Amino acid sequence: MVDRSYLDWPFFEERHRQLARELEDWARQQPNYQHPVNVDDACRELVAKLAGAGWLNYSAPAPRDAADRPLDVRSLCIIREILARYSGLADFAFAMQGLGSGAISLFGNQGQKDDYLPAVRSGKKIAAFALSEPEAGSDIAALTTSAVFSGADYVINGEKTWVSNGGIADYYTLFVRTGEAGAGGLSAIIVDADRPGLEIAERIDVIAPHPLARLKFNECKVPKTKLLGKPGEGFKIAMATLDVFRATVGAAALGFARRALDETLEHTTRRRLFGAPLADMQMTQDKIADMAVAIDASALLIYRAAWAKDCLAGRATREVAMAKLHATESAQTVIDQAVQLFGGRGVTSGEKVEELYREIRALRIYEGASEIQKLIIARQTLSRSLKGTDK
Ligand code: COS
Repeated sequence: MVDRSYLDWPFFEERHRQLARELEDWARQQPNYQHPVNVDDACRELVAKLAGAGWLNYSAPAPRDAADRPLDVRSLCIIREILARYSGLADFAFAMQGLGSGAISLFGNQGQKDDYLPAVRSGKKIAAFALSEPEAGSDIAALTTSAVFSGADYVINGEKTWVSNGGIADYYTLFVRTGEAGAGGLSAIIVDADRPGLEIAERIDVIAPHPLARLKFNECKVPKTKLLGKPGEGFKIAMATLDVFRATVGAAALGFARRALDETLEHTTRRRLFGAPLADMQMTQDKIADMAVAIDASALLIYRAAWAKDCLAGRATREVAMAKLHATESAQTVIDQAVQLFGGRGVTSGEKVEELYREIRALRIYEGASEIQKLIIARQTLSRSLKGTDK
């Protein structure tokens, strides 16, 4: 029985509770997609299934009216948490449709929204977000892929790497340099995957398999109508998009951690050691207590950040960074404790906790490594103290 009592916290509305119930029922019936024969095909299938069931309406929503916020972060977090609890690949497929279209939802003009968002919602287009470069992962202001305006087109040259959905995406939200050095010289542009001059240079294999690639751009021409916002707004577009999706990375980590605790409770109450269930041993209870506290603390930070993003004015950058940092770091510890309590089974291929152990690792790195989240939190905390405000 899944404990959903945290959905009674004041961060949520009835629509969130209903979403959680409906998604839980759906997710429970889906296959796990652990070790798929072909990860690209599995992702395509998952995107189609998520679209068919209506869950992608949350990653690229159609606003109900002009006052509607483009993305409801609490819904995105609930969905990632529940999907991750059942299948890392399902969570990945959902998350990338959102991250790859988020900048269009937040900053696109009506034509761009019409061209891409309905296709992302219906699963007809697979989306990707291409920010990192071989020499610029954390220091985004140093990226060098260039887009030079010529005639009616931008001409793009350079390289992107660690691009999730690279190789299967129908388009990339790409961050390029159009102006001076530093953060102020960046722009965001939509590049369709079939543009001449865009090449998948290399597919990258990782410990929790999902589509990932290095892209090369060689004199790749993209019409100027594909520019998101204004030239020079790229850094802010990237950061504002990450302010939404970093909280959801924390939510996915929370889903993995909850599953690790579920598995641990099941295992330690059945497994007998020295004539008694493993769960009766105080050292086991010590770990279970630590896991339970870590999970509740993550949930509080994540849903506080999501609520702040949805309901308060301003950026919520600090709350989001705290949520991602704590949830991903503590999920790693929770899962490690689960593996320890499983003993030899814990490191056996095919065991759920072994899968979780591989799944969690990248979340402490992508969309801003833990060290970057600490920088953000420290800067924000210092600037608040200098301004003499606690708000
Ligand atoms: N929302 C909107 N604007 C933001 C913002 C945010 N969350 N964060 C920063 N900005 C703005 C700043 O206000 C500043 O604007 P002004 O020049 O008008 O004041 C500008 O962007 C530059 O900000 P800052 O000086 O803080 O940038 P830095 O180069 O020092 O970089 C970090 C800040 C390190 C936090 C940033 O580069 C970062 O998040 N890096 C990690 C990137 C990442 O996630 N990589 C993984 C790739 S995605 S898988």
